[in-house]
Amino acid sequence: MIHNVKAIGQNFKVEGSFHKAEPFGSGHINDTYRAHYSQEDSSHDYLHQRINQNVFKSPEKVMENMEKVTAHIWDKLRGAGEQDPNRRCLRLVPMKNGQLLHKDPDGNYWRTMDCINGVETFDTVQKPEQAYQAARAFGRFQRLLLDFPAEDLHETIPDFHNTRCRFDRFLEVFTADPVGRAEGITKEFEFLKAHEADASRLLDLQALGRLPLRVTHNDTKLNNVLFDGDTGEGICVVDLDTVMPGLSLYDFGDLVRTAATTAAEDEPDLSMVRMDLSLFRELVRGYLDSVGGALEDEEVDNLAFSARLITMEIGLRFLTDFLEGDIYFKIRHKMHNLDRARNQFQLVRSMEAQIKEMEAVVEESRSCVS
Ligand code: GN1
Ligand code: MG
Repeated sequence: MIHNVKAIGQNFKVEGSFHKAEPFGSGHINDTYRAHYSQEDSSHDYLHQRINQNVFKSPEKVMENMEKVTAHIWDKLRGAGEQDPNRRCLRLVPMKNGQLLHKDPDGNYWRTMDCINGVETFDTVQKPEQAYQAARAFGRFQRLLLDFPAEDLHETIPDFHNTRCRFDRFLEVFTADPVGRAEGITKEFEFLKAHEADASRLLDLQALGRLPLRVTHNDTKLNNVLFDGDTGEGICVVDLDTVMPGLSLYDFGDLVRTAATTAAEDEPDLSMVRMDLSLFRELVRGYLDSVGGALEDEEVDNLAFSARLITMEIGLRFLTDFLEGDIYFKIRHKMHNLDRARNQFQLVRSMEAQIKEMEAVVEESRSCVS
């Protein structure tokens, strides 16, 4: 453990005394520790998390967004008669001085959250029901935020899902080639150039007023859903760092990218990487069951397309980071970002090969939406 988690925890209003902590989760950006505290006859777990300031330039703004969004969700759950909203909504733990962020002597920013017990997370789907549950959880999250005023949120990472901007950035880095890796990615470059027209499709629809700006999660990976360990229900959506105004389609698409794939995001054996149509069906069903009634026709029309768009976008981001010398995403080996990019492009190809079937699944399911 490279951080003094015990000392960090002491600044927060935690119950009990520190017992132990271990690294937690599989995120590529922040550092998270699960810490165990105990007192006479009870114990309590908390998550202490270091916010990556290379990615989030204003941690205070991230926290303001998170505080507002969680308060809104919590109140709505309570208002709807939910017995235990603390299990269905992340809870921030303030510091002893009432602030939410602790700055450690090295200048790192830390926050603390209550740990929800009796839950599981998954990097890939183990059974179809999980896909349905994950989509329902993100759909519910979207629904609970339908009346949240988007202008109350900071844009913590500007143009986060502006695929056109991401594409331009990639082209710039490819040309500058700061660490001499461009030569090795000719095939990937050609793949992207052949897909360039896709980059602005949703942005153009938005500019024409045909897709609404909503409050969205923007990082709807399968492993950002907590599943109840007993019932398997997707009970809570976590990782609220990038909650910002955005397009619902990027959220749905990112869920397909991570929950309808047959392999982990960094699986180097591309023969293992495929989009599973039956998992896609579960995702469409779960999403439309929970938020379908509130979606515009044009949003539903683009559900299948959104999956291949965001998968290309995330692949493009991994590849850009590879070309920049791995300065953004955490990596475990030298070729990690390139492996991830190739994996994502393979997944795009698999989606393209099944796009008609995906569209048909959406049509089947949309007729069931009330
Ligand atoms: C990052 O750290 P994590 O796993 O929550 C990234 C997402 C990417 C994802 C790819 C702030 O999310 O945008 O989709 O990796 N988060 C940020 O796995 O850039
Ligand atoms: Mg994240």
